[in-house]
Amino acid sequence: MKNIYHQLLNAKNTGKKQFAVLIDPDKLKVSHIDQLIQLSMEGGVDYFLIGGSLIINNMLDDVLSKIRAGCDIPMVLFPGNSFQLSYKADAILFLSLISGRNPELLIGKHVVAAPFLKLSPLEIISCGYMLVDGGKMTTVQYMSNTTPMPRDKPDIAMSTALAGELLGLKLIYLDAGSGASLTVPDQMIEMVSNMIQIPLIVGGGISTPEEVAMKYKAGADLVVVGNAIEKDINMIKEMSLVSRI
Ligand code: 1GP
Repeated sequence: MKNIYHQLLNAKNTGKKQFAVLIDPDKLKVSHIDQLIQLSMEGGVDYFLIGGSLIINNMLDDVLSKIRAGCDIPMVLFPGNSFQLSYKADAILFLSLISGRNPELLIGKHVVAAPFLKLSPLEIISCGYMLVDGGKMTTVQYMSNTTPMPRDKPDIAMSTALAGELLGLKLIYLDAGSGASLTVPDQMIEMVSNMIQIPLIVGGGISTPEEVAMKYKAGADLVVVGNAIEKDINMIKEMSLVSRI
């Protein structure tokens, strides 16, 4: 069994930056999976995050099986809701939406899911998920019915992340939401990363290798990109190689 959290911690502690491709099983064309695997292996992608705020088709198991048949890059579920569960993945981010005040997404859904997760073979990684205003209404904002954190209030983000760490969460994920017009501000990333000891994930609206580099420089340990790769699959290699520099 892969110990994914150990890999994340180890990378953080040795200053190694990591890169993840977000795969929305609804949007990934099955005919593109081989190319996705090939480019990911060439670029040294560290993880696949699998999920979306709203999955309409029942492609999750199929996509996971096809990826696993082609490579052994760890597959981590990034679920938009409790239906997005599959034992074919390696791990699951057990997300608590700590930037919002929707009790169902802070603890309610978790109570329902916990007994199932306990029985599952998945590695369960608790994660404080923080939604940041990305300049437009994203699906996650609409579906979660929460207010994203203001872009010009890094102190709120810093205190929220610290509270998450002190509560025992193992990761913090700063997300502007998939397809955001604006990425998480660098100053916010910097302040959060200086405050916490646990690994920091950053994603949402990142569209160029230069932006990936800026997020690492600001303090992100793991950068996640989905949309830009859906638009141009060759971005996988260009972006992932930034983490090796
Ligand atoms: C969304 O952080 C991820 O939750 C990735 O966002 O699809 O905009 O890259 P993008």
